[in-house]
Amino acid sequence: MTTVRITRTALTRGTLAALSGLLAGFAALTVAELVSAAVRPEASPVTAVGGAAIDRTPAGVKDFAIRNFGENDKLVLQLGIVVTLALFALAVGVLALRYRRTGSAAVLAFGVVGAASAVSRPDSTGVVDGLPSLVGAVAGAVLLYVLIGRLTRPRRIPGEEQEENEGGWDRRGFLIAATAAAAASTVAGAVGRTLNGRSSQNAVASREGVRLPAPASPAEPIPAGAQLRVPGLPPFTTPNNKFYRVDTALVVPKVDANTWRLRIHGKGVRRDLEFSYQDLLDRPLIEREITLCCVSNEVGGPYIGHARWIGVRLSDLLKEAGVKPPSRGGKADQIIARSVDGMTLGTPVEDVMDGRDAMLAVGMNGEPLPFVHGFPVRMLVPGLYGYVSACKWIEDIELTTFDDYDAYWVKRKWARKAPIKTQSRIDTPKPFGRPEAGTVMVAGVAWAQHRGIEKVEIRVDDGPWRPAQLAEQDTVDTWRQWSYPWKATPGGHTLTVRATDGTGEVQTEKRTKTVPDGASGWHSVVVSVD
Ligand SMILES: Nc1nc2c(c(=O)[nH]1)N[C@H]1C(S)=C(S)[C@@H](COP(=O)(O)O)O[C@H]1N2
Ligand SMILES: [Mo]
Repeated sequence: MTTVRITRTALTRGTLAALSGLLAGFAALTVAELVSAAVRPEASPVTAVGGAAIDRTPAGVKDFAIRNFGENDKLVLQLGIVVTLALFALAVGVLALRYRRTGSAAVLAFGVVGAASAVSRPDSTGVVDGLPSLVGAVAGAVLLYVLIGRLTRPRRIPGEEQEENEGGWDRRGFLIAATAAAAASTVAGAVGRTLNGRSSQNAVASREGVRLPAPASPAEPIPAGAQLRVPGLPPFTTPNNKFYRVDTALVVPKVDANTWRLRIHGKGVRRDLEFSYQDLLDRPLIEREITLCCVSNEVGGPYIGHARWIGVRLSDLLKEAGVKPPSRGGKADQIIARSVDGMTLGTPVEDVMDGRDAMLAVGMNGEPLPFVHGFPVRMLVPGLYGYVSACKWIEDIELTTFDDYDAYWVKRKWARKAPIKTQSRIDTPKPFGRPEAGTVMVAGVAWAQHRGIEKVEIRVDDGPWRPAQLAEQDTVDTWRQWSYPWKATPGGHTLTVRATDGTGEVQTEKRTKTVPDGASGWHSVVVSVD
């Protein structure tokens, strides 16, 4: 009888201790959220730890994450952090039942990790970024100490001897403290969230206030024949909400265009320049069709999109700053573009100044840049993968050399220079599709930005290469659609595509991984014809 009762009490206390750990963790995070509203939203612990984790992720793992979770990779990471923290919190609670001080110390240790992560982020504003984690951890540690106290201290009833029966602990006191803590934490978290949301409202308002001027140099209209009418092909122009997104930002930066500034400075700059958003809008704008793609795109992958961009010609700004390309004696061969979240991307000065339409874009498909695509201003260089050219939320352009500085991805094993490789993709039929025998329209896209696509060929099984019909080319900086009417016979077949770029070079068969400078090889699709 007694044994049973003790066991049950121990079990309940153990469970409540675990719950105390969870409550302490919850309090720590919500208090941190509240404090981060006073510091900056990005300094909240989950964001900071997540960001630091992304920074330390090896190239292979990052690729794995993009492959498996796609654009949900950040959500998966945040969930992972929260679940891990919850498990630790439960364990710390149980530990605290035996070692009350050690439990609280463990909560503080987590706070130190969070603070260190926040301070070490590239966009950190200094030691204040550690405050949310530290203050949160202190709140969590104190709460755990108090709650565990209720679980270990016998209840005192005034005027009576200490009660040793009924499990010997203060059940009522615990429940009151726990409920109060849960309520207070929820309020702290809600207030913190609201305040953090408010800081982005100026940015949202500034974006809504933008009227993009008509471009001084409009894009040629896309020829009607650039879009094939084959079901299963993506539209030539990717709608903004369908455009792929790849970046390291756990929280999308919300920049107020009214306070945004861009600085141009560094090696070979005769005079430093600074621009406001309005300064850029007041300049003659160019409008261009440019297809952007990611170095992490596998053969046949989805990380490519096409849009009509509007912006300022970057070489004009550089010339105004007195910059010369290396081929004309310029001292700097690399541009480091820095974003508000501390990302750095390195681009060859020569490419930006060789006459191509490298730009600081302010508009995408007729609207101001969406926040996820870099509002207020991003860089674009036709022909280069995004990670060496397409800096979103840009705020600083520094001229330097490839010898002197390695940008973010280069420090993580990616190549210093990365022109886009000639690629082609079969969009229809889909892999393992079951088309009917007869004429099947095989179709897809091919791209070799800034060189253009001259030819696309299709091979059925081990047969000869046959030319596909090319859609009209828009410009050399855009992708090109193609189609091939295939006389499909029943049975299993493998369709393979390869492209030839505008210089006459045939897309290589050699399969390479995405690291270090982009995947190569032919895209194949296996189908079974009924
Ligand atoms: N600030 C910032 N800019 C960035 C990145 C980033 O992580 N941070 N990622 C780059 C990469 S790898 C690519 S492929 C493109 C993707 O642009 P999108 O998300 O608008 O498609 O943005 C580039 N610009
Ligand atoms: Mo990328």
